[in-house]
Amino acid sequence: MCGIVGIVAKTHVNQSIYDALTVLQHRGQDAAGIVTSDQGKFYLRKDNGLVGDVFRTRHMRRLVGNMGIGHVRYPTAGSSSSAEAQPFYVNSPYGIVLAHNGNLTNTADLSEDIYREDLRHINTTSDSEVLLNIFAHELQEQKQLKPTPESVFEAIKKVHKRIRGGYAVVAMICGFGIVAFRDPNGIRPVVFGKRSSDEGDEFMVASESVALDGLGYKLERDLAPGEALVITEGGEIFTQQCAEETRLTPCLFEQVYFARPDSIIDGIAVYKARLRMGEKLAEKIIRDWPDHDIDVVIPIPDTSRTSALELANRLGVKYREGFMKNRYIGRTFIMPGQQQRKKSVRQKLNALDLEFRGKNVLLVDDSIVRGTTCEQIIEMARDAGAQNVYFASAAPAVRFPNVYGIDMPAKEDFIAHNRTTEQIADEIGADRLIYQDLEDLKDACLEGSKTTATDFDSSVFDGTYVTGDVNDQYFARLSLMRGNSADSAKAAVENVGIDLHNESES
Ligand code: PIN
Repeated sequence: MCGIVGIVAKTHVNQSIYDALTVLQHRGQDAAGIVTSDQGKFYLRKDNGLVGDVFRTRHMRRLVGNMGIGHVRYPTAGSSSSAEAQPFYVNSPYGIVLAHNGNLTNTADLSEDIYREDLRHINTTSDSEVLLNIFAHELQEQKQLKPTPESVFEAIKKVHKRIRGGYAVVAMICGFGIVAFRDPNGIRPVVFGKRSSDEGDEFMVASESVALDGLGYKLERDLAPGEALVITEGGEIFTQQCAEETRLTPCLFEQVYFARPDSIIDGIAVYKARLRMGEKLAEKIIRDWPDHDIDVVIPIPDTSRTSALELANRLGVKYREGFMKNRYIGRTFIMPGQQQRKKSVRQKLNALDLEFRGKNVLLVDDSIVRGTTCEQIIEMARDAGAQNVYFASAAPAVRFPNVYGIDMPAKEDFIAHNRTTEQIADEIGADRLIYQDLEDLKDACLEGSKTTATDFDSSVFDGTYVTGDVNDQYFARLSLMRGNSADSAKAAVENVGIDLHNESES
């Protein structure tokens, strides 16, 4: 997963983009980048690392201009090189930079077309660079000396026809403005907001509404699936539907885990949805296990807290913070490498013995993917003296890979792969395991929400891929690429060694 932001303001945007990226840091901790534009020139700084590490005062000073875009990157297979940090740049036409959240499912075919038909060169293994070149090619085909909202929309129409997958995109065209667009299924989120200043209106585009809040921008709305938005450098705003067939099926995993609870995505308040996930889980427990002997509900921090709280309320049992978290250690789920993940659980969480000793505890997590962290956490609960350790997941079993931008292991590495709930409970060492039902999860997000969505991309739970192009052949190609990509990305960068105006150490 990644986070994107774009701002057109009346004063320098460097600090605002930096601030927005720190708010979106939960969406990606692997790399960060900002490009600003001033008097027909781009200023770029991007590198691997957290926002606070990538941008030093000397970099910020150089990022001048009243419009800019930014990105935080989540690590995906083969993306660890800093050359794959975003935004990406192409000089023709006009000079364009682009940042993207999501994943294209037809990158291999597109790369071939870009090379053979569009006569363009791709310098990394990133699908964002592919997307940028497709957009650039289609914009060039408009044959306009200067871009206009109309020519940009025409180009985006062509882009939607060529690319498949889940994508939320923000781009900046030199001397023209900022462009944002969203995939025709609305899988990946993107919102825009407005702020009034003495000199006129200022606009901001971001992955999540929470990024607008801190900067005083008011949420206007989400971009509709397939819709494109243009904000000119002068502060004029244009929108147009650019896809022929659209459907709103936002990613369900955003609601479960990725998004900040204080965000509103497609009209769904994430915090409320998570409360209702807890409610639904409680109802399931009452239904299937009426004589349960749970003494206390303990969340595994952080994401599951909201659901666990409401689950405890509904069950009428105590809610206790039995695990204390070292907040200076990053999210284990997005740390690369299984060994590193394993080691970091005990560094990150400490069990408070007095909340466990002699008790039947129900541990709650947002989801179970590989099952390695919950296995260790259950062991910690037992070491702390728990009598019985039950485990509840606010989401159903994750059984299928995500192909729309959430980096997940191959399906064989999911603990739920080819296992029943009882077998999974055995494997992780739980005395009982309760998974949320998929329909309940969807209802938790829909009930009481002001959303026009009626369904979701729920592929990780049910294997239904809304873009309709994901099949066994796709996965075979993906696993081949996973094996090779790290090496080939490194080789590509080492061989060519281009550093496009990156305001690096100096
Ligand atoms: C952790 C959120 N959450 C914890 C992410 C672990 C699955 N994992 C998904 C559980 S936090 S595993 O809130 O960001 O701290 O099943 O792959 O071991």
